[in-house]
Amino acid sequence: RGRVGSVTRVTESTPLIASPEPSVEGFVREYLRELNFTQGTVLERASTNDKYLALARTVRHYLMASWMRTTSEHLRTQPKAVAYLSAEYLLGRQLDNALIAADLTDIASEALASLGIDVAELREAEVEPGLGNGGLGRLAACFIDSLATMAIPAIGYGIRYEYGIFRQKFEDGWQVEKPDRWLDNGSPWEFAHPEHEVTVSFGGHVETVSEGEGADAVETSRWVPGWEVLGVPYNYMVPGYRNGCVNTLRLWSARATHAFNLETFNYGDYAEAVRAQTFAENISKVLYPEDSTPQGKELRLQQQYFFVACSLRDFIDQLLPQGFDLHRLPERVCFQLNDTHPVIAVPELMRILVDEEGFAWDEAWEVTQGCFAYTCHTLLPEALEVWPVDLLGRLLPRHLEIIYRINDEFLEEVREASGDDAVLVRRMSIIAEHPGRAVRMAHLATVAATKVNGVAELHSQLLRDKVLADFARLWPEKFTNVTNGVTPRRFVRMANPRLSELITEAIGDGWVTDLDRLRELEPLADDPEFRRRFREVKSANKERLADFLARRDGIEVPVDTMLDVMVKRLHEYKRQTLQILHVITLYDGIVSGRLALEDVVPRTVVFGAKAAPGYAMAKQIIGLINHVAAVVNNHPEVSRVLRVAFPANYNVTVAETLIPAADLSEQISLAGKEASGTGNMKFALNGALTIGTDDGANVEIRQLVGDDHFFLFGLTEPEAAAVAEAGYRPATYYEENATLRRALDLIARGEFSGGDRQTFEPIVSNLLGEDRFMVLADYQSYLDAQQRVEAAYRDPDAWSRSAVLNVARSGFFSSDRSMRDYLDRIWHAEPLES
Ligand code: Z16
Repeated sequence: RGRVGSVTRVTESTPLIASPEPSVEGFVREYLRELNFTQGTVLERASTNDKYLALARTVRHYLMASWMRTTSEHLRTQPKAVAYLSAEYLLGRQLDNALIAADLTDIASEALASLGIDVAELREAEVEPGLGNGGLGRLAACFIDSLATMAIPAIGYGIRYEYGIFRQKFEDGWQVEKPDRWLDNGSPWEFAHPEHEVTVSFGGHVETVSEGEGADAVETSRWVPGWEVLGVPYNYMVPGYRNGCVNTLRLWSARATHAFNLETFNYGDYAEAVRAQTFAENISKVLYPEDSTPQGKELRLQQQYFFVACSLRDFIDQLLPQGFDLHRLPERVCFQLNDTHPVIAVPELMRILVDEEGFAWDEAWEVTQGCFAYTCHTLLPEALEVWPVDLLGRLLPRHLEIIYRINDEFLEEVREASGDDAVLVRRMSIIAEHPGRAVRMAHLATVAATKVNGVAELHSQLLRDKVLADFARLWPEKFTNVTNGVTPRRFVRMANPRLSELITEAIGDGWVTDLDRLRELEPLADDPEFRRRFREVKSANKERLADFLARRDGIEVPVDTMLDVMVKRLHEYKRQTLQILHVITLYDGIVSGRLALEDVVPRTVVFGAKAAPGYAMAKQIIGLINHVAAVVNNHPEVSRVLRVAFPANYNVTVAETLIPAADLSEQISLAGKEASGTGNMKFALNGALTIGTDDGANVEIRQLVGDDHFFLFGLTEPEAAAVAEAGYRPATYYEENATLRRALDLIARGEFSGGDRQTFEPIVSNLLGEDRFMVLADYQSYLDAQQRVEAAYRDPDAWSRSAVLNVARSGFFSSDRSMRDYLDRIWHAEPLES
């Protein structure tokens, strides 16, 4: 077995089997065929999972011909393609999305109803593929959706983790992680292609060989790997919205080669030999659950190299015609590096070109520089990946050598440009010297890429001015911005059918693929009847949410209160603590009698957040929220106006029910820390108002929706930087603000921990001592903003006017627009004609 040499080239149009015509009777027939012939069961005996699998496969049929046609057109016409390299794709459930893309929702419901089956029940049976941590993984999923909807030739490459992001449970309010066995019931959306397996090498050493004689002799390096693993591709359909284009997401799964040499073991060690090989399959076993602060674990580097090595081989061997001149690779592809995770692809392409294809170094470097672009997603220094040189050298010795050479030539350029500025050279080097020698992946990516982009205006600005300032001075034209976006198909059309209908009734359905058309709703913000119907939609969505949480978590959510939502990964910079301090302040006000019940706007505060399992402070904060929730919700007076709900295991499916119901969106990170945020966009598009800092894409949301329809608070980035510079002393705020002092004292005295003062001591002492993200500095400003929120909410007409304007003015945040920006500024690819 080896890799398949070449695919059949499609010269004209390939013979393709047609997908079935959409009709109710046809759908019933297809469905029963799937249930009986594939699932091997009869309707009377079919389990919910049987019925779900049969439905998923039936829907698949209707997209299949488009998928095959798109694939063969790509092979035939060889357009420039986008190859998105991402270690994460947080896809969410597939069934409903596929139904909507294929325009089969009504036909499927009718067809299954005629068999006595409720489609809604089958939707619930799908376990979402949670192959990502949060924003970055969900962004990748939105981008491939938009690329397909815009008919751009694109392929997503990633890892088929056997276990996705952990399932979160609470025990006594504390987070416990359980494995996410998402494949247990089978996944009807994937197509394994073991015949297209790719071999990936690791370890070993590098040999130097001399070729030629005398003065012509050249030394070349040859990698002699120590071990190998196979990558098996699994293909997923990425259907465009009703446009006949279905792109591919290709995720790699690690398999043992079992090609071990039995002679190196004596026969008695047979079992050990097999075990050692099977060990290689660990590579795609589990997603690392770190968002923003990666752990430098060897297995993680193995994952990264594994999937990019598979993907480059796949693109070159399978998607390009045989004998393609790789000098022209930049005409055919842009490999977009989603953060630093896939950056090892840079030395890998150099290795392929130099060692395997015999390119001269300079030639290879020119091609490589033309093929890659890099997206940075962070500003936190601890989130920028670095790999210890000894680890990287052990795992990928030839790649380390290549990185050193790239660095040598790059630093030569820096010396020349700077007149030998040694300090600058040390700062910019791809190799860090302290605390230990390590490869700075962001520097490697920046040196190699044609373009480097941040993910929101402010973020890109700060990248240029701070994080990568030296590079921006050297190559100003390399740096650009592409503000993130979200797909309106999943996050409006699918998640909020009621709002979608209201919008479509008003302005037609063109907005689904042209979100700027939401502007046409603007005049309707002044129409009392439209606002009334908008409020009806919100309140129906709250009922749906209440129902969902009651069944899923046994949580009771009142439907007639302001729904105040903060959902995102748990991180100190995102400042969930600030919101819980507001809750505690309200609680304290009521309990102490300083605040009368009738002066409080009834609200339900909903949190959703996972903490990285090794992030102790984040887990503390989760514990605190749950403990505060228990006290608040059980207090006879307080609970009449204030509730806190923290459903466990926040994921894409929960987001889809929660966001459409929200009134208030909490986007309260310390300014200068959140690269963009994308939840903020989903809320605005679903008609929630934002309370937020001047951070990430909040800045652009506020500019677009207008100051009157956004609750701004807190330090600005330059202010926060100045405070930090001058020496931030959080205790001052505690000493000078009595309300804040009371809230913190309640925590410290054990009000939420049965009188125990130790439980939350780490949180309190951190806030009073270091408070790296300036929670205390922004506390009063946040309270004031919450006061403005209450005042605004008391006027339902004014509130819903603002909410409608948020929807009408947020069309910019479609990921279709992000894709247009990437295409214009970075990729220069074009849609496939159909
Ligand atoms: C991630 O989800 C993000 C950044 C990062 O370095 C690593 C991961 Cl896993 C997030 C950002 O925190 C968020 O602001 C941004 O909206 C998102 O990536 C998509 O760009």
